[in-house]
Amino acid sequence: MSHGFPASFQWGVATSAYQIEGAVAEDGRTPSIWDTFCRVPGAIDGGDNGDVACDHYHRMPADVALIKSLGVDTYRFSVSWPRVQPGGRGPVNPAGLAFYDRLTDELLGAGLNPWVTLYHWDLPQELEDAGGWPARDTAYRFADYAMLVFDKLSDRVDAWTTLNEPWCSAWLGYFEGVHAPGRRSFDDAIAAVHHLLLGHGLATQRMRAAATRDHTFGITLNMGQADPATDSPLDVAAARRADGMGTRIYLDPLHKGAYPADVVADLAARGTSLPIRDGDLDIISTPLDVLGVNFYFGQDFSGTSPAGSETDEAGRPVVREVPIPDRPRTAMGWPVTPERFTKLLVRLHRDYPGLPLIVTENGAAFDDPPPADGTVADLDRLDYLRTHIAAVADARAQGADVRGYFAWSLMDNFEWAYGYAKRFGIVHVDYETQQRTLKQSAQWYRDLISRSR
Ligand code: IFM
Repeated sequence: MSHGFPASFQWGVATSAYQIEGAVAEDGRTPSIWDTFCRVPGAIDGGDNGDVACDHYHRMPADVALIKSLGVDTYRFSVSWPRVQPGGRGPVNPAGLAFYDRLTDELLGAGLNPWVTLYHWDLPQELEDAGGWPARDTAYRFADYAMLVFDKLSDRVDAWTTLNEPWCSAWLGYFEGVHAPGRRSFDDAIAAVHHLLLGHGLATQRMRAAATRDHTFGITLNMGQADPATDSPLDVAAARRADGMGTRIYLDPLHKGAYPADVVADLAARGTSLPIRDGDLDIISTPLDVLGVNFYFGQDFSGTSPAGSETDEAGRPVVREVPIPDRPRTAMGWPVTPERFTKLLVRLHRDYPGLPLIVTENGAAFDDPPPADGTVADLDRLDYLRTHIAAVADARAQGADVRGYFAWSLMDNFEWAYGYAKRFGIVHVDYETQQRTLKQSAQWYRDLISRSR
């Protein structure tokens, strides 16, 4: 199966700093909100934390050799803000930045393209103490930090993603409280949305102004493709609301320079608003070269409660995710919906024209069998990757401008609130010995890439 992907199609694997690096107190790194959150009793399954994780900080050259063995073009990794700029403000920490300098050189030496994500959720704790993303100043701090990394690596790194999944930072971190920093305030989450986007825009403008060569600047959003469970007007309205808060509240200001009117009205009905100041939307809509798409599963929404009510206890319209019938589920409980992936990619191409797409994450956690005979027979994950890569091919055949696909994840790692219990890797990690073992999905992916060339 090569599906006719062109030779220019970028194949990759992805990780993030806190999920794999460990070494949380080395070379001057200070705590991030995740170091703090992991100490909150009950916050993380099994009481796990990222102190050691995959010990990538100490095993980086061997991990780069592992990536090379997969035959991918690109390695997407994130930079740890508190490693590079302890406390989130002030001068660079040369010892922390040196790690990413070495990683970049190691990748280039192995013939791999480095793809940098500047923020994958590890806000320096001091900035959270000063207000976190709901505070406007954090956007400016982020742009300063971005420039520290850009100044050092931009002579060798072409591809720059500002934020990974700002929905998770804002919604899970400040409203649902299940991710760091664990706040539960709707108003804080909405302020965080705007300041994350502002930080993205400020950083992109400054990096673009400083660029001395042809870089690719983008942002990565997680999108679930919200659909109505039925054709009923209530379900259609629920899906519109979910799509508004999950996708369009980010993409419209980024691409069209305005928040969607229906979302603004929904927020007003809830007594809140986005803290927009003059000029913000011009900054946020600084042109993007690429949109990173993270897709895991589609969602159906109903506008009624299980008891048939149209409003919740606070009198607000019901927006209730309901199971998509007859779907296998991953170990996360997420339904397997490759056709929704195609639908999302085609829709993004249609609604946000002229924006090249890269799948910066796609993958699945399953309860794999233990390693045997030098591999792991992770056939569920192999099937997930096979059907989702086919879904990308279908989207391309329908005109979507999808230029690459990065599997999440290179290796099993710290899955945030789920700790190490959920394994997304195409490479198995034995956390006792730190031994890496290629799963069958990795072997299949390697063969697919080689056939597609
Ligand atoms: O592990 C995460 C990653 O950090 C962000 N995107 C979703 C993945 C799976 O939950």
